[in-house]
Amino acid sequence: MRISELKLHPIAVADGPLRSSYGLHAPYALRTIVEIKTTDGITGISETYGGDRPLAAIEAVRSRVVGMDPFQLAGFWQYLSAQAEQDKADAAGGRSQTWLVPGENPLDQHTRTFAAIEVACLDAIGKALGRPLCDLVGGKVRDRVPFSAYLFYKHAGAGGMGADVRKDDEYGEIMTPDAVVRSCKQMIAKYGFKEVKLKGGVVPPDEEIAAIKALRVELGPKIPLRIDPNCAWSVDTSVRVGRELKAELCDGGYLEDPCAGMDGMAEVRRRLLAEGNDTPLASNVATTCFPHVPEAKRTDGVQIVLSDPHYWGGIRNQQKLSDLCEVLGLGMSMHSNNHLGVSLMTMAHAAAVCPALTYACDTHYPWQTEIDEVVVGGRIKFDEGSVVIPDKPGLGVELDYDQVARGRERYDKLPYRKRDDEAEMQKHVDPNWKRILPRW
Ligand code: GKR
Ligand code: MG
Repeated sequence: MRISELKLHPIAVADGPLRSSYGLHAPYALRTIVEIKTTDGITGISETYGGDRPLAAIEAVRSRVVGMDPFQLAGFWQYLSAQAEQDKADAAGGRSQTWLVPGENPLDQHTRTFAAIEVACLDAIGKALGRPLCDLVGGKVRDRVPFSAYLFYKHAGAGGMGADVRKDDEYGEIMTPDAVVRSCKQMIAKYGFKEVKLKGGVVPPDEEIAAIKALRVELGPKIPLRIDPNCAWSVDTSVRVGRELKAELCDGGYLEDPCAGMDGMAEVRRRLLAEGNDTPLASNVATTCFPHVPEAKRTDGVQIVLSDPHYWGGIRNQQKLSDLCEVLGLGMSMHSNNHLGVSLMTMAHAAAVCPALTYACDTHYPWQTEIDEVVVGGRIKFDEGSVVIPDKPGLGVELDYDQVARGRERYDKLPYRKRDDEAEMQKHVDPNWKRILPRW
């Protein structure tokens, strides 16, 4: 079996005005659907970051991919790893991951590209063999993958532009603790999630503390809570929030990227431990690649590593991360960005094959809608907050080509080709807004 064709489908997916310390989400999130065809007439698919850079990075390996045997992934990894030096050179002098949105860091360009191709190859192999993707890498350690209710502060509205502008979504404006609780109850009622994450770093810390406390009162101690301000707080503020939310976060939850950098995280950890507060710190900013993991252990700056097959380098690297976390005694969870069903199934298979991944994975899926889904049959269903690993070949989903064309049409009309939450904030909320770290 050889890869005879590589197709890239850039698409735009309507997204509501969600807030984070990065700023404001644009009316459309950008994604790329990757499709390979094999000489045996099989199609393999994956979903990855959108916009010009990710597209160009995959285009750059087209001649290596077309003609490749999809089973020969280690050689492709070796080939792409040789580009790591170039990635480092591209990153030199630029802003660190603290400042970049996920999917943008030049340092992990090659791992993102590898993941996009690896997942499509594994999907094709699974379809050729008639086996689910997870079976190709050792099989699943769980049949159902739990996801968390990922709450955001947001303005009223639901994304889309021009004739495609969407009416307000079911969540409306979410800027107060009461609205956070309301949106959480709505999301739990609809999807059955059993863990909750609040994207923080948006309103002053005391308001976010109040929101977490209100969630605990509403949901009780059986629902673990996590908050992620994406580095918006100083070390002092992080320690204060950790102290005030000890009861709420310690119990199966975590404090995610409260401040910037491994050293800052390590200081927060030391100071909380000195107070007898063992709230784990999680990260998808201080730990984004393998060399960061031993560093996380050595400094004790991160106790829970947030994996993500999209930028950690696909399914098999996700498994390597699980092994490493097990060896080092670290916890493992999963990060997300806006995505559709192909990514959701990738995340589900990736989580199903990682024994160390014991927390419910993040997902932005509830913020997207049926109208934009590109998989046949529409939105993937959650069962009591989990995605059940299907007994179907590969990822278990097929592309709906009309929907892909629809996403492409919207993409072609867009004036932007990269995510810029700061610019969106300035356009729609405050012309003087700047991302300041730490803000509080
Ligand atoms: O969607 O605004 C967002 C999130 O802030 C996202 O970009 C983060 O990467 O979900 C992510 C996180 O956990 O940091
Ligand atoms: Mg995070």
